[in-house]
Amino acid sequence: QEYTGIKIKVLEWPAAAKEVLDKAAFNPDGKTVSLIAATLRPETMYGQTCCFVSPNINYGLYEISETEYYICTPRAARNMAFQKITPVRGEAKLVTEISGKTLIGARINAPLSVYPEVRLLPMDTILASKGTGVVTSVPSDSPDDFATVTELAKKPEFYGIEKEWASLDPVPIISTPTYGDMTAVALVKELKIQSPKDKDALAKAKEIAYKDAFYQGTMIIGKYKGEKVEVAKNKVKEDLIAAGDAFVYNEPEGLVMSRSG
Ligand code: ZZB
Repeated sequence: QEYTGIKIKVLEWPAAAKEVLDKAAFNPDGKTVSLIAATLRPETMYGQTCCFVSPNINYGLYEISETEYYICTPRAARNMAFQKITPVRGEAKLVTEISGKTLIGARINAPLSVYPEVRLLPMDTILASKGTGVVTSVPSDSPDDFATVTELAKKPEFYGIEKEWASLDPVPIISTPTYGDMTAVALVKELKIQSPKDKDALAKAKEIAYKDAFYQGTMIIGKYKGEKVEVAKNKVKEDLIAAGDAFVYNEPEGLVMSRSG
């Protein structure tokens, strides 16, 4: 599986995360620290309204250079070490472990988003065995993301967040003849999805959304406005890479964690 790794820069750390960094004697001043979100939909980055980590996953902070650091799962860092993403082949230099829980609420910058500043929020359904364990949120086009932000905005106290953090409006970025300009919002409604736990319906919605956007979708925002998604997808990806805001991250097929352990 080929993902695009999107660099989501940390602008301000929550108190709990600052403590972890202090303990590791890591001073983030003058350094760029990015959460690396793995996406299959680079053309949707205009519509990012937040980014998700799992409150139940332990991430790592890795040194890429003296001034650049990445946050992702240890598993993803190991894979990156064999893809010329880290400076030394086979090595990912860990600065400190950091739990997803301590990162929630961080102020972040998501490249291309119409919102210059968004928040890092919790998503319980993130799998540690896929991608980087960091998922950027595009509620207009990802049914999982729309279901999660809806749930977060319903019970902010329960999730330990501010309601406003989960309340940014979804952004229309792709138009399709069947679902209009917010495919995920339309599908969540059509399939009567009530919560992020409606696994089967969400899997179905995701499959429909992928196909609908890829084969029928037209960009209605950004540099490639008016172009087919099928064509614009790679152009947006290449632009992000050229700007230093993303890189290609491959997931080796055979290395998905086996069920038998
Ligand atoms: C932004 C985005 C915008 C995404 C969209 C999807 C959609 P797949 O198809 O199962 O391989 N994702 C990435 N890593 C994880 C993880 N560890 N756990 C749970 N979800 C994860 O899934 C790839 C997509 O699932 C990725 O692309 C990411 O969300 C999320 F408009 O990034 B995506 C119809 C989907 N639309």
